[in-house]
Amino acid sequence: MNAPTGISGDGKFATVCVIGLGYVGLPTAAVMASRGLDVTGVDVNNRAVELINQGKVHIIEPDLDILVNGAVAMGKLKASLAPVPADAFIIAVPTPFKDDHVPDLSYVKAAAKAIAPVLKAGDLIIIESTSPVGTTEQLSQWLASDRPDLKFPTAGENSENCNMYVAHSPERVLPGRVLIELVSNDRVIGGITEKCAEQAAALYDQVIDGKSLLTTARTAELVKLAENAYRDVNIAFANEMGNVCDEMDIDVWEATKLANRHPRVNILNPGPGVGGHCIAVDPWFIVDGAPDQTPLIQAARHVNDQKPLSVVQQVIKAAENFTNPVVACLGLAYKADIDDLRESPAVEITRLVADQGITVIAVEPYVETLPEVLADVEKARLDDALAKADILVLLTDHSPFKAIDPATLKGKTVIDTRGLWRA
Ligand code: SAJ
Repeated sequence: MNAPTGISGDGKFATVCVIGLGYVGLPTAAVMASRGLDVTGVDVNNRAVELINQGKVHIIEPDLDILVNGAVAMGKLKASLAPVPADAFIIAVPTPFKDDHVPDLSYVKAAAKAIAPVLKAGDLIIIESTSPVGTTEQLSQWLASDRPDLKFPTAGENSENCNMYVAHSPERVLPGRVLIELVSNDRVIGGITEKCAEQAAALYDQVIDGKSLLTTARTAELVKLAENAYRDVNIAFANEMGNVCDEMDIDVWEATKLANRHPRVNILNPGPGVGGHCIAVDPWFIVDGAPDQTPLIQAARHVNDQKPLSVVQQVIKAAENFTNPVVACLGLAYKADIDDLRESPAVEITRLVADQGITVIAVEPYVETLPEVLADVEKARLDDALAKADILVLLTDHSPFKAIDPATLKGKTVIDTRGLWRA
């Protein structure tokens, strides 16, 4: 691979500006800083910026606090409210959808506006946010209109005509394993031109141990969406099997375990629904781009979105056997041992059960205060909830719940959506 051009020092990238210090941006900034780059992380959240500059973190992810603390103490990582000049810019902002599941690129556009004034010839801009196909090219156009003095790439154009490099390299890290996966996963790197992809690969080669896999920006965008849609479809199959088993009075966990003894079958685990800001969102970006070609992806989304409602029905049915029952919802995070409540089916279920006028208490060991939407729900400690509840609804398979002595559950009605307490 050619040595990158237009960057400072010994031909390597020296400075990086990361826009968005969330679940992807902050770990990325910290890892890059720990590998010797001078990193400025930028966020609009003043509290996050202040905390990071004190060597602290505003999100929970194993070992992130130690890494950030070390990088800040070494002077390699700083947080700021505004972008600063750098050799490379990494955009890691949210890409949610609007009503009707139409992608909302307003955060990407705002990031482009924010970095445009500090760009200089030769800079590299990478978008890591999961993006609908065409976003990277759109980003390049937004930057070009704000900085007509610089030459941004367009697809199919000769790279020699450009002095800016724009690429997409989707983040693919699994919450809970972010710091390991950031460094060890292979990276798909899509450039608007070949040269853009090479420049981006040169940056990641300074930081990651995984392989860089070069392609076009549009392909890289679709690859990331396809990965998450693939998982969504597979989880939908598991959830559908769960519904089938409930209907037929068969233990889905036993049936899945036995089916998975087949050498070419690997059914995933049914659960209360699909949460998080990725798998419940990204498939819609494919649907938006190709609505008529995606009946399977759309069906999977509907199956998974329906799942919390079936759990609520189960709870309502169980509640009919009591006068004034107390329901304890165990776990609000969208999956085990993290503090992320985004798009969490557990939050939705807790809300909907409380809306029935049923007394609900919630246990979530990884967050201090319940989200606004559950303002009227009591937050309880696990031992208190186990003592008070008539009905226990296990929604997230957090480690503290795994450790519960089965004797404590005796006499309670248990709805275990994760198969955690199966004998
Ligand atoms: N879930 C089940 N049953 C399963 C597996 C998962 O119900 O067998 C549920 C989880 O409880 C959770 C949801 O699905 O609510 C999603 O969890 P997950 O662990 O499958 O994925 P995420 O959203 O935490 O992370 C995914 C990952 N993508 C893939 O595995 C293809 C990760 O690599 C991506 O980086 C991340 O999305 C992202 O940011 O896009």
